[in-house]
Amino acid sequence: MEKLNIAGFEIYPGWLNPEDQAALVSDVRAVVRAAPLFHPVTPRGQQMSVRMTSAGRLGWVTDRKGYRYEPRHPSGIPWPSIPESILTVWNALSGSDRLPDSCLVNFYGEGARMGMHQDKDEGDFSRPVLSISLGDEALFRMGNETRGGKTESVWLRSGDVVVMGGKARLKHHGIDRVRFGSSTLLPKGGRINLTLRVVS
Ligand code: MD3
Ligand code: FE
Repeated sequence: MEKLNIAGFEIYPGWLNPEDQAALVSDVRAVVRAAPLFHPVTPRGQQMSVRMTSAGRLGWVTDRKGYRYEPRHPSGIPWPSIPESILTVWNALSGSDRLPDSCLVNFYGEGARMGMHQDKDEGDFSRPVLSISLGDEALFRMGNETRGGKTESVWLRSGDVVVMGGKARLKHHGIDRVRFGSSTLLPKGGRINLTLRVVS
């Protein structure tokens, strides 16, 4: 299987075949039924264009009180457990001896994007983060540990998996745009990104 290393980001294009992708979507739908997607609001009061939910012991939330991991969905229920099909990808590619505490589910509808940011709310940056792309293609931008400077971009397609460890773990990154309707995996279009993390 092909493996690209771009700026320390390990990219596995097409790691998941179409059957595996469809099975993951079905498992993500069950997660979303139990813990509905919500529009997060940043501490500055801006609604994010991406909708989110989580699975696992801890889920990532943001609201006027700040960014943090919480053991419950905003509705008060505990997050559903991480589907086995998703843990299988983690076990194959993360190189980690620990299972993830958190699976963040990001849903990108038409026009959704994610600004450049770092992921720094986890306890141990020596542990990798793993991302799974499903559905429409997205332009992923990779930057540096400090803000600004040169960046590199790559289109992530359905079934691609990215592992961020080592030098890449604290680099800025974001999603500039999604080619809405470019994949047939989700009948109504859109992109799902699953991000697996060891949090604490
Ligand atoms: C690099 N998500 O949820 S996945 C995020 O496609 C996030 O939804 C994007 O950035 C998305 O925080 C990009 C790729 C990714 C995920 C986590 C990282 C890159 C990362 C953590 C550290 C460094
Ligand atoms: Fe991120």
